[in-house]
Parts: sequence; structure tokens; C-alpha cells
Amino acid sequence: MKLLKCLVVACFVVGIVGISISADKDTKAAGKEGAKNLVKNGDFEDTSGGESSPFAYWGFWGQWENGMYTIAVSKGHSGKYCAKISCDTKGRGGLYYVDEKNEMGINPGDKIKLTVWAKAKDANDGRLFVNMEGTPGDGWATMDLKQGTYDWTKFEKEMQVPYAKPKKEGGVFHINIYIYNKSSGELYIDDVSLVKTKEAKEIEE
Ligand SMILES: [Ca+2]
Repeated sequence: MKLLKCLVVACFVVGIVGISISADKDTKAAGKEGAKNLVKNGDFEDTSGGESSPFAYWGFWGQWENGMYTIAVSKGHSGKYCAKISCDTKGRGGLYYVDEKNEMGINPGDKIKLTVWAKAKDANDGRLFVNMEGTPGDGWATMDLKQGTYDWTKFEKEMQVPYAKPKKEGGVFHINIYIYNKSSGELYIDDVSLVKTKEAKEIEE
């Protein structure tokens, strides 16, 4: 009977805080093995984005290096949606997650695991890669995605966040995730996840 009572209370509480719980669940959906995915909308299900991208929390720019890339909502690997990047003119386009306030809570020395699911069609003659940016500098770690034509594939890399000081006064240490496309064709991205695998215990300057 005690268990039943607990269940009734739990249901009541869930009813009250239902909105926050479901939002939290969305954030965790792309995480693996119980580790919390620190990337918001890593599963691209929230398509209430801003000016540069249809996806909440994600930005996009398609015209680096004289390129012309566009971004759109497409059928997902998980859930309903994913991000589709199409090339009109080869150059460099990028889908990015900027975390200037360090809401992910990343510290120098932390060990993290980055996971990206990708699918491609005729993505040729140019690098597809994740570039880790932010306080430690652009490209402090990179992870290449496969070129060519292939179905949903998981790409994963463990990395350690280097020590660096914010350049601006009052700036906070943070890292950003840039997914760059220098290929032709189409690239689909879903289930971007960044989890901490080990916290930094002691940082030496
Ligand atoms: Ca999705």
C-alpha cells in the first residue's frame, strides 16, 4: 500500500511539473548510458529556431569561403527531425552550437565524449568535420565525418578540454561546437551529444 501511495503522489507531482520534466527529457534523449547530454536540442526536435537556423539553440552560416550552403528541417534519425545541410556552391557551411555563458558547465581538464549521427548523399571533394572552438581556440579538437553516400552512422570521439583563459575581461571559459561542411551534396545531422566522462579534479596554471 505504501508503494501505491508513493505512486499516487508521484503522479500528482509529475502532473504539476510536467512541462519542466518533459523539457529535461528532451535534453537527455540523445545521451547514452545515463550520462546527461549537455547539448540542448541536440536531437533537433525543437524547430522554433532563430534567424540563422530553424533549430532552437543552433546557428548556421552557409557562405564561408565563397560557398553557398542552406539548412532545412528533414526526417530524423531519432524522433521526427534532423538538420539537413545542402550545398549549392562548394565552400564552407557550418552548423554551430555556441555556449558563451558556459551553460554546459565545462571546465578545463574535463574529459568529454562527443557523439554525432550523420547521413550523407553525394557529399564529395571536401572535408566534413566537427571543429571544437571557444576559449581554448578554434580547432582545439576535431572529428572527421565520412564523405560520400551512406545511411545514418554514429561518429564518436573522446577528448580532453585544454586549459585556457578567457580573452575578454569578464568572459567565461566555454567551448563551442561547429559542424563544418566543405563538400558537395547533402549532409544530415542528428543526435549531437556531449557528455562529461571525467571531471577535472585539479587544474595547474
Ligand atoms: Ca531528431
